[in-house]
This record gives sequence, C-alpha cells and structure tokens, in this order.
Amino acid sequence: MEKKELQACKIHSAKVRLDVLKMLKWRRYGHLGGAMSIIELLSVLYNRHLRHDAKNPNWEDRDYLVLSKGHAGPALYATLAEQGYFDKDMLFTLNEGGTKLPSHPDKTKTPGVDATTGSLGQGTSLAAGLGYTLRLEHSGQKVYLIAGDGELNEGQCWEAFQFIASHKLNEVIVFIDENKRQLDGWTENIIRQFDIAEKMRAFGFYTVRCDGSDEEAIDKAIEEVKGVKDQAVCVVMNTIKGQGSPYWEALVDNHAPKFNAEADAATDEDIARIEAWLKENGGL
Ligand SMILES: Cc1ncc(C[n+]2csc(CCOP(=O)(O)OP(=O)(O)O)c2C)c(N)n1
Repeated sequence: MEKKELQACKIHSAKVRLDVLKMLKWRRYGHLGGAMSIIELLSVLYNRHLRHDAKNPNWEDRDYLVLSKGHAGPALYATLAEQGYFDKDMLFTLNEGGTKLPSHPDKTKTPGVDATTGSLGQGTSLAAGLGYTLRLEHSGQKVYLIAGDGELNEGQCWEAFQFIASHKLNEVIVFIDENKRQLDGWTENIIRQFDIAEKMRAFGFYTVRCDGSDEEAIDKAIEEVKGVKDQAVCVVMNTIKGQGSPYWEALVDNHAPKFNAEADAATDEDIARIEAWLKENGGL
C-alpha cells in the first residue's frame, strides 16, 4: 500500500478510536475492549477492500461485513459514521431506547449493517450461507467475517468453518481477533485455544497471521489471502483487548466496563493524545 493510503488508514483508525472512546465515556459503560481491538481491521477493510457505498447501503453488488463478535458494535458504528453512512451525532444515542445503534448490530435498524449478530457463533454460519449463495450466483462479491477468539468456544464456529473449508469457500474471508481475552478473563484460563492458526490450517484453511494493530500488515495479509484460489482462507490477528489505550489495555477486566473517575481521567488522556496526533497529521 502506498504511503498516502497507509496514512489515510491510520487517520481513519485514530478518528474511529476517538469516537469509540468518546461515545462509551458519554454512555458510562459499554463493550470497549473488544471494540478497540478491531479498529485497524475495520479501517483497512472499509478504505481498501470492502466494496460498499455509504450513499447506497443496499447496493446489490456490495461486499458484506459480518461482525460475528457483535458486542464490538461501537467500533462498527463509529466506522460507518466516519464513512458517511449516518451523522456522527447518532453515535451518542448508543444503547438508548429507540436508538438505531443498539448494543449489538441489528440489520433492520442501522444503515450499513448487513448482519444481525451478538449471539456468539451465529455470525459464522450466517457468513457461510451468504458466501455459498454468492458462490452459486458467481457474483464475485465477498463476505468479511470477524470472529473473536473467545467466540471460538462456540461449537457452531467450527461447524461453519468445516463447511467453509470443505467447499473451499474463499468468498468468505475469515478474521479471528486474537486479543487473548474474553468476557471474564484470559481465554487460556477459560478454554485453552492452543494455536488458533494451526487449528484453522488443520481444518483446511490457508491461514496467515498478522499484527492486528498495524494497518500495513493487515492489508498485506488480506492481499495474500485474496490471491489464494481453491482453498478457504483465514487471517488470525494478533491484537490487544483495549488496543490503543494504555489504561484500557492494562485493565484485564475491560470487556464492558463501567466508567468511574479513574477511567474518565485515563480516557480523557487518550482523547487528548489522539486529538494531538490527528492535528499533527492533518486528520482534524
Ligand atoms: C452464545 C453467547 N454466549 C455468551 C455471550 C456473552 N458474551 C458476550 S461477549 C463474550 C466474550 C467473547 O469473547 P471474544 O470473542 O474473545 O470477544 P472479545 O474479547 O474480542 O471482545 C461473551 C461470553 C454471547 N453474546 N453469546
């Protein structure tokens, strides 16, 4: 990717991170940790790979994003707002009664959301079915599926992965956000994952690993798997839950924290730091 494009992706990530922090601080609680770890991926997808049109969210030839770890909705909403699907003011209705931005994505409510998710595991089957339909239609469209590492505790994921691998369904690009934590702690203390990339390979996927905080590395990984013919593909991203905030990264219990005075102060520091970076880099 050219320098200019990389910088645009980094600015996009910074703006989205800023909005996620602001909206959750304003809301006083929310799914922070797992939202922060997919911000760079969403930036690379929406700026470089996903075929989409914010002016025409139901464009028939679009690619699909399935956020199977649906609780990371705030990252998707901030991304969609940054892309122009709706006004940024709407971000500050998150989780309110009657909002178009419920805590988990609902395709009947939000422009740009194609998959209703939140019950972990289900998005993987949805993506498999969607990908199979696109295959039958020879449409050339793609499905970008984002699953969490804790989510892999759901047997349904592995049923869907068997289907995707068996049909060499590379219409679906599987991303696993390996942030090593889940709702109630470290994944290895709950159900040990062993080596996720090796597991995906054993299931039949062409699998690459990348640093999920590095837009360039993510883009490279996607380019690599897009070049694979005749095999299912997967990108395992090494990330940190709470990525991009020293305070939230260090707090192990950052899944859906409530804000208090300490969190407010730390988040204000994050906001100031990100705004300063954006100003320096022409993003504000
Ligand atoms: C079927 C189901 N069981 C339990 C939950 C509650 N839950 C929400 S998020 C979560 C942890 C998910 O961990 P992971 O996929 O690693 O997400 P991340 O750490 O990236 O936020 C759980 C258990 C759920 N949403 N769906």
